[in-house]
Amino acid sequence: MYFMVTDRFCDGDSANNIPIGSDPTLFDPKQKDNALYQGGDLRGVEKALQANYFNDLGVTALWLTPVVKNVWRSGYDLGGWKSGYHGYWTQDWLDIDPHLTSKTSLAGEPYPDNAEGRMKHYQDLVKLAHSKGIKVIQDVVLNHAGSVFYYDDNNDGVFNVEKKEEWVQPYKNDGFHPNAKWADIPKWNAERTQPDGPRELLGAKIATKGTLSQIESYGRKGFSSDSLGKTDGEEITCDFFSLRDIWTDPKGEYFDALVDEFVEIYQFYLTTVGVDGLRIDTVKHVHHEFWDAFTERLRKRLGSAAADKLLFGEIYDGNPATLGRYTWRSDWPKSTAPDLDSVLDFNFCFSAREYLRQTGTQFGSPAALEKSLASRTASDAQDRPFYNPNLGADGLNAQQKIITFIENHDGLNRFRVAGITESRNRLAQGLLMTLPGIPCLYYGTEFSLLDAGGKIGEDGETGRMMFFPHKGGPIMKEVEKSQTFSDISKLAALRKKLPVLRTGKWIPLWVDSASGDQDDGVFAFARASEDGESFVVVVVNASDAERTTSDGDNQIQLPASMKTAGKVLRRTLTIGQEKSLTPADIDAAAPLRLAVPPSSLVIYESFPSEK
Ligand SMILES: [Ca+2]
Ligand SMILES: [Ca+2]
Ligand SMILES: [Ca+2]
Repeated sequence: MYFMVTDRFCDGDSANNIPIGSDPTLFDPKQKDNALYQGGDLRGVEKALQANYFNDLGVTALWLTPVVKNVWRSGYDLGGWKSGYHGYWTQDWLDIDPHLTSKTSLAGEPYPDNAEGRMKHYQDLVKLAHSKGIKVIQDVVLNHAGSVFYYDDNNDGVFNVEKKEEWVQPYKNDGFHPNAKWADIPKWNAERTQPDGPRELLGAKIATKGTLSQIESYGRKGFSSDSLGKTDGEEITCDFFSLRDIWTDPKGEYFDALVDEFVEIYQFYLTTVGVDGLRIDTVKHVHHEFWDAFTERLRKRLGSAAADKLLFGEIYDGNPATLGRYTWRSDWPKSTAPDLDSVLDFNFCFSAREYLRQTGTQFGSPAALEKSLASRTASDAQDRPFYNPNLGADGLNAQQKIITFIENHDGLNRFRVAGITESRNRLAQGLLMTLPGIPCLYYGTEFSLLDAGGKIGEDGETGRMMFFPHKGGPIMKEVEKSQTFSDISKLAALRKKLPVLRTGKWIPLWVDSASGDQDDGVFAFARASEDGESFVVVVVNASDAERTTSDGDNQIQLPASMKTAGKVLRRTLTIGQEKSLTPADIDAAAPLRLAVPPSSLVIYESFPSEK
């Protein structure tokens, strides 16, 4: 999977950078100001698709930041004044943001200048991706809308945008703030949420009832600075900074209507537009019962098509028990059916960073990473596996479909910040592409794009920079020739060729030098088929010295579950230094002393020995 902040990928059409009637100061033509629109759009993605950029990299799915029409400016979010370039501030769930769409199709056919035309453009992008064998994941927010209403703190009937109190009110324990009023600032598209009734788009009738356009569908409880970090329920019912919380309480008067409204909206995107899955934002800030009802009714509505649609969520938490909870329905053990198909594995991200993301040539212990992978199949105190092992409609379970990543925009910097070398970034991508899960790349990492403003230990949003700027940046052809792009494409090709790299069992082999308490930076593991007949061994050396997976007599012996008799291991791919340090064929049944060059990852593939 390849994830991009669409506004920051490629500006394929400069005509949409300042939509008609919008505040022109929200666009930065220099493409530098992180708080403003920088021009990236659907046409930029289409041009990359057309040039086979993603195919060359080996990507089989794209995840784009939310494409729906947003509130374009907010006065109070993390860090103050900002634009809605990222797409997470919905104003209309059934319109595509005009910053993203073009007046004509890639072939030059005019689109109608309205919601129908914008939706048609989005559908055309999805069709183009499909024609290239690439799926499209739609990023969706059901927890909140943008700043579509304000709290009239001074009760003058006017949205006093300079007053913080009109954007954010303190959290109210009992009831709702009574002074919420729809905003009406057209140049920021800060207006009553839509749809307010049924819509007809792309020939489909969408029977929305306008529930999202009623102020009673929102919580209006305000936000306090500690709201989001709480676990007492306040994190579920508060606003998300100045973003307006949707009232997802199962006891709420509009619960069923809200669930049905979202089912109606997303069945349209999943069937008529044809997207292949949903990445669901801010999952832990929504009542769990809401996800039960939404996933159940949506799958029912989709019928047999549901088997091909992936629903995965963002739960910003490093605890596998917290992450995996959302792959179960909230009424476990009564029901063991899957809830969300899968989640983004923050635990993996944090532990991979602990191992490989240290200043200079330093490295951390891979032990946390090994523990993280073991946690995939572990259980909680009530004996429930963290991740639901029951098969979804596609015949795969949550453990197999977990989305692994080492970087994205979720309040994280890029993996490669100042002090992190390009070769370390390539090593991290190598790990991502060889460990279990669905690996998700962050746009720009295929060029080891440097997040110069990011610091280790100080996560933020500095990594959301323009990848293909108008001036002074890389161009796609140049990126395709880079070492990182080449490495990732080779890894992707090997994953495609070897099923064990996608669905094989993970078997830990080596994390530490047994001689001392100092880790030597080596991490080794195997991926093996169920029957043990085919397997690969992967060895990572994060240090800047040559290492082996042995310490005196202590060497790796592959477990009996792997059928090693009559097999040899042969080096099949190296990320890092190509220098071969081991003999061409290694007896897989013998104790393994695998040498690995400095700052490198080596993949050994099993073959029958030629007698
Ligand atoms: Ca543009
Ligand atoms: Ca006011
Ligand atoms: Ca909420």
